[in-house]
Amino acid sequence: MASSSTPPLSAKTPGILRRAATPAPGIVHLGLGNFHRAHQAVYTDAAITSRGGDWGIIGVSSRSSALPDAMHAQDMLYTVVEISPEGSTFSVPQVHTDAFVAARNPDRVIAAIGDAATRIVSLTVTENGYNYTPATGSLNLQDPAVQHDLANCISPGTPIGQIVRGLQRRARTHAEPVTVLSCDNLADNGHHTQRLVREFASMLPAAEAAETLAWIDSHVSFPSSMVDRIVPATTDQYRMLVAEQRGYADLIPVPAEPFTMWIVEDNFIAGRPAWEAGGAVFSSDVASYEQLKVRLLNGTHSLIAYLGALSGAATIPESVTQTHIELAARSVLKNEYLPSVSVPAGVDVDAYEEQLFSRWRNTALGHRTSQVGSDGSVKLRQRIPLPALQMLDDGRIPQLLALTTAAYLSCIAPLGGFNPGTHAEAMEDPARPLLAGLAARSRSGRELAGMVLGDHHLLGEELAQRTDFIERTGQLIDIIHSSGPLAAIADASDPSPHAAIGSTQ
Ligand code: CS2
Repeated sequence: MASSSTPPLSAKTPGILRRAATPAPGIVHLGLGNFHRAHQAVYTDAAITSRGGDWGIIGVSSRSSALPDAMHAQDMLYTVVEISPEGSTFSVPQVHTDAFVAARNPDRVIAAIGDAATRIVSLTVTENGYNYTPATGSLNLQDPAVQHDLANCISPGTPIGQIVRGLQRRARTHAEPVTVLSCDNLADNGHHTQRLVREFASMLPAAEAAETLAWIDSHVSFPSSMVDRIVPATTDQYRMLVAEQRGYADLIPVPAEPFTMWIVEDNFIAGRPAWEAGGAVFSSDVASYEQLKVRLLNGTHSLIAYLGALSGAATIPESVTQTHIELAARSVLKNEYLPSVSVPAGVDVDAYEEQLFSRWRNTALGHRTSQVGSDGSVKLRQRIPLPALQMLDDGRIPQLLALTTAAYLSCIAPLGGFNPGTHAEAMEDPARPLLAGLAARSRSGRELAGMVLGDHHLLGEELAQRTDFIERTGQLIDIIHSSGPLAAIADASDPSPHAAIGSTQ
């Protein structure tokens, strides 16, 4: 840690400010976390440096006050630490104008979104933050937080509720248009967000619903965007590094890999920063980039995380450098994810694959398997069903997608007597209580897979009908439980004894 004599980071830190003043706010960001601070904030900083504009960011965190408090204590500054085996580089974005906690200041969120000066409301609230049902893609009306927000117009707690209430404030007070920009790993995230916002609005009392929907349809745009940068959790290691190498104490540095990418649909109804100055690419083909990334990167990442955790690997590099896991990862990427993707023009898939493996092998980053493995119930729904269904329709069992599912369930919902290890136990998942309850009632992996995928539609309604996929997932759970992840990888890589399963559908 920094010693007590290390001065705290602040606007007075010598040489830290690159601009006389942070511009006035034009963006309200929901989900003030590490990813936002190492991604959109960095692009916004470059845009303001190069072209100016009132694009300061008001950062809103949903419940925790740790980041807003530290941001205020440090005059809204923090360090992005770019980590690679060759060394580290440091930068301090100067874009945030304010930061606060939504749960403590619900009206402030509505006021910020409703403010005429706000021209973009952006989100990094994770796949889990949209309060929707992964199986159907619709707003989860059983969720008490959604019910609360529909009934209560002054203290919304869900991002979708906050956005709709903020948009209603705009409609009533000045009617200036605004863009809602999702930066989460969801296929077609612009339409996804628009659909949920409209669904929420349509559940309001009839006259209010009609008015709100009409206003949203004519005053709000919802571009899609594909975001990419590996950003692990902050640890004392990074605080120490900053203190040693920069000479100030930063409570909230953000570690990030050197690689960064942002592909954005250029559909901003009220203007936008010149994010291209930071390397963002504006494209009409975001959907292909999103598919490529959510499947090849995120999908393969899940397999590496779950098999790694089950093999005792604390980090992604420790996992992917085990030969059998690397082979499984290459195979799922090439043979099961890639055929389902329409590769964007100009992308060289072989080079993309090699780049992914070298990013995953970045040992200096220490990206934890438990971090990537968290929220699998929401993430896998985005990653697995479409490629799996496509292969099943072609008469082939997606062995490694079934293995990813089996490894996930073995981590989160182990059957009695099986210990998945500390890294699996550290994974958080909103479905953990449900899945653990189902595991407690199952006598085998087959039963568990039947209940989770078949009865509870964890991977959607269509895959719930595919008994061949469910059966294979169940077998692989049983192999993981009886003989370990290595045996399951071998079995999934050479599945000939199970060929008959393909004919059960
Ligand atoms: C990861 C992502 O946690 C996960 O599921 O796959 O956070 C991944 O690191 C980022 O999407 C990289 O851009």
